[in-house]
Formats: sequence, C-alpha cells, structure tokens
Amino acid sequence: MSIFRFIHTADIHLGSFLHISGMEKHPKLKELSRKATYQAFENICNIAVENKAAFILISGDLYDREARSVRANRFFVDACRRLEKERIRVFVTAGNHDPAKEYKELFRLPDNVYVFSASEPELILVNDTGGEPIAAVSGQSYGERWERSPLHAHYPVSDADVFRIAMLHTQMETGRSNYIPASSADLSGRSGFDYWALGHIHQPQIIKEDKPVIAYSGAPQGRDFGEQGLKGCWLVEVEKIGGVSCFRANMKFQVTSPVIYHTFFIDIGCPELAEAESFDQLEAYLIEEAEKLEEKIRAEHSLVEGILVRWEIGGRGRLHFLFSEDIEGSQDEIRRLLRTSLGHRFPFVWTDSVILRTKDPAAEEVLVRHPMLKEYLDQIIMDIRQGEPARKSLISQLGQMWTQKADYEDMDEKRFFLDESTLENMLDEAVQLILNGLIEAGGRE
Ligand SMILES: [Mn+2]
Repeated sequence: MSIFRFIHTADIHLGSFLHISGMEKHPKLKELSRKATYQAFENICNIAVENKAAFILISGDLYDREARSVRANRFFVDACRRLEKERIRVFVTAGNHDPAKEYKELFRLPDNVYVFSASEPELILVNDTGGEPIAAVSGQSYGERWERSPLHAHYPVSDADVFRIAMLHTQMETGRSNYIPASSADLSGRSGFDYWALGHIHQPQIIKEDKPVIAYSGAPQGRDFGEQGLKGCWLVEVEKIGGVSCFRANMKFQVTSPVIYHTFFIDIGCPELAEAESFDQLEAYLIEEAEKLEEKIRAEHSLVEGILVRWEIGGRGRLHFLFSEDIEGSQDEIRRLLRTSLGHRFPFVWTDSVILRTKDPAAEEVLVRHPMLKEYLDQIIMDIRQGEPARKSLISQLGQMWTQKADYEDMDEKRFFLDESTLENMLDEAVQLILNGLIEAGGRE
C-alpha cells in the first residue's frame, strides 16, 4: 500500500551560471546559462506538485557561495510559497557551499520550509494531510565551510512507526574528510533509518538499494563537462509492506536539467570515416551523430532545451593528415562549422569545443617493423602506468602544478589533477611524438 511520495534533491547551487563557451555573442545561450539552475529547481517543484509529493528534501548546497544573490533568495521563497499552497513541505540542510554561518535568507521563509540547525541534530515528524504521522526526517546543517565530525552518528531516531529519513551532505570518505567522514557501513550501521538522503556528490547514485536505502540525488543541473549527462532528482514512493517499520521505497529518477553536457568520442578509423579526407565529410558525419542524440533526447526528455557538446576526435586514419599541419586551426574550423549548422535546432546542440587527438596511421607500422622498439616503449609506458616510483618521480620533477589529490569541490584552478585519463592522454601523446619523430627522421617508407 502506497502511503506517500517525496522528492530527494541536493546541490542545486541556485543562482550559479553554467560555463558555455562562445555564449558572449549568443543571447539565447547567455540566458540559458543564467536561468538553468533556476529552471532545474522549478522543474523539481513541478514534479512535486504533479505527483502530490508530501515534501522535498534538499540535502545541502541549495545556494552557491559565489553566486549568493537577492534574486536566488527571492526565487526560492516564491517557489516555496507555491509549494505551501499545495501543502508540500520543504526540508533544507545547509552544505559546504551555503553553511549556516553564511546562510541568511533575505526574505521571510514560508511556514512549510524547515532549515535544520547547525548547532545540534534535529528530528522533525511529518504528518499527512489528515494529521497522521508518516515520516521522520533527521538532519543537521553545516555550520562552517568544512565539517569534519560525523554528524550522523548523533542523529536522533524516531520511535514512531514511520518512514525514517536522514539527510547528510558528505563525500563518503573515511578518515580525515572535510565533508563529514562516513562510509556506507557507518550509515547502514545506524539502525532505525530507512533512507539516507545524501548530497555533495553531483552524480546521481544508489549506493545501497534497501534497508536502508543510501542514495545521492546528484545536482539537478550539471554546470560543466565534469558533470555530464541527464541530471535530476529522486521521486520516492513509500509503501508499507508489513508490520511495524516495514517499508519499501520505490525510486524513480526524474530528469530536471534544461541543459545537458555531453562528450562525443569519434574514431576517424571507424568504417564511416576511414575513407574520408575532407572537412565536409567529417562534418556530415558529426552532424548525423548530433542529430541522433538530439532526436533521442527530444523524444524522451521534453524538459531538455540544449545539449552542450564536446567532440573528442581520435584514432588513426587519413583525416589525420588534414589536421596535422595545423591542429588548433582545424579544431577552430570544425567548431565553427558545427556551431553554424547545429545551433538552431531544438533542443539545440551547441559545440563547446573540439579536441583533436588523431594519429598518423603510419606510426603503427613503424612499431610493426621494429618489434624491439615496440617492446621498449611498452615497457616504459607500463612502468609509468603501474609503477608508483615512476609516477612519484614525475610528480617531483613536474609536480608544482599538480595536486596530489582531487578535493572534489575545492579544486585549485591553477593546478590540475593528474587523474587516470589525463595520464593516459599524456602517455599516448608522448608515444605519438616519439613515433612522429622517428618517421620524420627516417622518412616515410
Ligand atoms: Mn557540497
């Protein structure tokens, strides 16, 4: 028997803008960059109203520190007033981007909104419209930008026979974490809870499916290429399936993001491109790929207004010789072509960037002809890929600009994190440079 529904969201970062390259000259893109986080929150509210949700949980980072604004405050209050009329409650915990110390609403919040205290854990009992208790929500806000203590360890648990929810803004790291140290075992070990509504990680994820559910909703709108794909919130339907404290949570992911980020990986060696040798042929193929995605999104997700696209073009093939003389110029030209031909559709497909990583097909032949060289290169690559000492020495020689560890939200933009894909790309390019050098030196055979 279904008892009620609720929505789990987090990391709305209301008021922050999207990064869209080239938007300066395009009012439509500029507007979308400014309105996307607002639109995503409005979509959440619409989903709550349509599904007669009892409440919405916002597990931290409702606002964005840098983008804190009167407009964002006003927007939130107005949206909550509308929810109040529909008898939908809103529970908010402050996260690291909107800690209680800096959290100040400029307008009076309507009575259906509850913001959890930062000074102590609290428990709120929720009744249905008939006055019967249906759920208990426990939570605590971040007081400061960092929260290093396991707040959840002290969350009160309701003793009523209701669905028990805990809200937590955490990176789910054990040991020393700036964002509430916790593990899935810690959370499961806190008996009594049915659902852990997590925030902080922007990718939706179900860590544990049942008894208790542990889930991240992810951000309702991605803000850069690190946050790709469809973004949304969880619509959770709670069922009573037996005696005391026996509930089931049926979770449905609802897409809310008006904009999605998408990377296409294109291989110039694929059958459709293997014989191609002009920009026109490449362009026609890329447009076809973009159209396929556009059609799929339009058919399945009517809320999506735009798709921001990055093209990573790699592989070996004849097209390589078209680009190799002037890689940057080629990237710019392909981007320009695609922006012109794809920018006017709905949902529109906007090319953010084109990255060319194609390879000379002859390079592979050099390796075939010189097995010793191949073995030697493979060995070096293997050492770097797998060997801690090789990596350490790389970092000690070149590491001024590398951070050792990616702190999820507080990345230093002047540094870059040496992650697996960056390292793979670097190794790949290094091998190509060596092979190209050999080809140049030896002449083409
Ligand atoms: Mn956060």
